[in-house]
This record gives sequence, structure tokens and C-alpha cells, in this order.
Amino acid sequence: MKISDVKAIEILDSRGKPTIRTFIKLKDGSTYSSSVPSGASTGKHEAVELRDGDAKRHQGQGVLKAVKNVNKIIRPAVIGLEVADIAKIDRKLLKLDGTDNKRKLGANAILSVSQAVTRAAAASGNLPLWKFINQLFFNKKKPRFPRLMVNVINGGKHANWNFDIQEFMIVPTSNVPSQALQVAADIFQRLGNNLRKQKLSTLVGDEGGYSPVLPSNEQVLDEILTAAINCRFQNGNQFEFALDCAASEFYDKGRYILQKTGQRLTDDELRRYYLKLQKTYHIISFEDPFAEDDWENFQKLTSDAERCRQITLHGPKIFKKGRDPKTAQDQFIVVGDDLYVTNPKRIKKGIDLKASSAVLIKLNQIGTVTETIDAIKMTQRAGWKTIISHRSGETEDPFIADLAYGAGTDFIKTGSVCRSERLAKYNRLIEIENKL
Ligand code: 2PG
Ligand code: MG
Repeated sequence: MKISDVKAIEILDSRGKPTIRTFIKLKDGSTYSSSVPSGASTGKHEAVELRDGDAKRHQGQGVLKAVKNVNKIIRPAVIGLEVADIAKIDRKLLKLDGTDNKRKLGANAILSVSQAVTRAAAASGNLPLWKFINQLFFNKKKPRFPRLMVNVINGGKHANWNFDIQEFMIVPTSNVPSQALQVAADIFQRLGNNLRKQKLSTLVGDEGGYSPVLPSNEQVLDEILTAAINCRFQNGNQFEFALDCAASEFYDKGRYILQKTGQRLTDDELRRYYLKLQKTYHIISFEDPFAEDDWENFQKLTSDAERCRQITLHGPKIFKKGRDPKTAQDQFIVVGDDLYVTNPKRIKKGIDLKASSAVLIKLNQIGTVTETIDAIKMTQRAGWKTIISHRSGETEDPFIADLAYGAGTDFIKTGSVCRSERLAKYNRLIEIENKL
């Protein structure tokens, strides 16, 4: 079916900052929309998010220029095109922009169109979004539910720097959404009760995790462990731990500067610290453990992780606390987020250098659906893990839930079980589980 109209508007994201929503109208009059999120701990190599810079509106954060680019430049170019031909439409968008980082039209403008077109194409073919993505891009490879990375404590830039580590996540073992969410929600509620009993704050950060004042990263992990034990869950059985260190945010001129203690760690000291945390708490995933261009230290930690994996698989059972290393699904992956910014060129470099063992995938870091799919496929071909991710500034659009299931990614990271912009994605996974 052909596109008959396109219209973008400025809306607000979960932090009250402007973002863009685009509507695609088809020849039969049906209309479909999609909205784009926005990061806080952004990578410097990300595609450009176009902001107005007009101090009189939204402290310069307005997106009216991006809206205008959709309504005046993209609209006439895509009206009349066949909506199902997403690759062609994305190519057209890239050509209209003509820059290497989407600075002319804005990745926010381009992605809002690309996502809305994908949603409209799925609907016009009478398919749920996940199925459309699966059939078109993944050759009907069996879709699969991702494991959930649920961020229960927020730190770093997402919570006024109460911890250096940005995200403390629990990863339920089950990949059945309703079951995984039950584990996550039980731990989250219990954690809240425990914090309240200690007269600690239960206010939540940008991604819906608590952000109490606690003296150390270890204390955070201990609090989560206690809550889990209170629920009769065991680390390694019902759930595991994952961290997003977002280390670019505390890197300065060759040193990693811890805000709590003022310590200035060398890269080796930081790596040793991570290994200690990994061993103590059985953390399965370290995202952005080093700064966004620190390829060498990513490589070092990845080879440490591989060594640990070999020992776990073939050596003595070093993990206690109920975890059976032979059956554990995921063991100590190193994830590149700001390192790759979902850019196939940077991912290729990472694969060549063995700089990680997983890639975080964010649509708005690269700016079109097809380039995002390329990034996912390249990562999957390398035998690495894929993690679809939200941004800290989100909307109620659950697009990424369908993407994760349709693409059969290993994980999805979409915040805590609190704040509706996060729940929109989890609840969409429950709908898919119930075949709705
Ligand atoms: C991250 C993301 C999402 P932001 O670093 O992985 O959790 O944060 O959107 O602020 O970049
Ligand atoms: Mg990150």
C-alpha cells in the first residue's frame, strides 16, 4: 500500500524534554505513528540528535527543526512510495540527509519516519510488528523472547551520581516474559521495603530504579542480593546480575575518577576491580566498562572473560551458591554500547579486534531501522550476544519489544519495573507471549 501523507509533531519524553513523533498515513486512510527516545549518557560517535538551540523554548532543547525536516523535506519525498519497501525508503532518507552522521536532517527526524513506516508496513500486511520484522529481515528464523535486563538501582548520570556505576540490573533466568517479570518485580518490591526499613530513599531515577544513598557499589549489590534472598531467589538460579558502568562518563585524561571516593583509578586498577566484583557477585555482563575509545582495555577484559568462561566450563566448579556452571546460560560477557553506537563500521572493528562479546543495540544511535537490523545481523553472525536497549529518556512507544522478539536477540534492556514508559515495553512482551 502507498504512503499518502506524513506528519511529525513535537512531544515530550519521560524527562519532560522534547522529542519527535511521526504519523504515516496510508492510501486507505489508516494512520500509524512512532516516537523516538533520547539518551543522557550519550556516546560521542552517535548519530546527531537535532535540537533547536533556541534558548526561548525548552532551554534550547526543542525539536521543531527536526519536525520541520520531516514535514517539509521528507514528506514530499516519501509520499506515493510503497510502504512495505522499507529498505528503499530508508535509503531515500539517507540520501536526503547526505551526511555521515545524519546532522542535516537529524537522526531523530529520520528514525521517527523509519520506525513509523515499519509499523505502517506491518499493519498494512496484517502482521504484528515482530512478525513483519522477522519475515522481512530474519528469513523467518524462529523468533525468541529475550532475557530481561531489569535495572533496579540507578546511578551515574541517571541519578545525580550517587554511584559511579550507572545501572545495577537483575537478569531473570527465564526468558518467558511473564515469569521473568514476576521475579524482577518481587525483587524490586522487596528491595523497596528493605530500603524503607533502613530509612533510605525509595525515590527512583531516570530508568525507574531506586537511587538510595549507599556507601559503595558493593553495598548496592548486597542490598539487591538480600532482597532476592528474602524472596527465596538464588543468584544463578532464578536471576543473575548485570552492570552498565557507562565508564566514559567518569573517564578523564587517562584516569577513571570515582565520584564517591575521589579515587583516580588507572585502567588496570579498574579492570582488577571489575574482576573482583565479577567473582564475588557472579556478574554475567559488563557494559561499557571502559571509555568509548578505549579499545585496548575492552580487549583485555574480553580476554579475561573468555579465560573465566573456559575455567567455568572445564575447570573445577568455582562458583558456589547454587549455580551450576555447566548449565548456566550466560557467562561474563563484555558489552559495547558507547563503544559501538550501533554503527556497523565500529562493530566490524570490534569484531576484528575481539573488543567485546556483545553489542548493545539502540535504534536512535544509528538512526534508521535497516541500519539497526544490519548491526544486529553482523553481531549475530559473529556469534556475539545482542541486547536491544531503550534510552534513559523514553516514550510510551514499545517498538523495541517487537524488535527484540522478531530479531531473536539474547537480551532486552528497558529499565526497571516502574514508570510506564519502561513498562510499555515489558507489557508489550507479555502481549506477544499471550499471542495478542
Ligand atoms: C545506556 C542508556 C540506556 P542513555 O547507557 O545504556 O540505559 O542510557 O540512554 O542515557 O545513554
Ligand atoms: Mg550503556
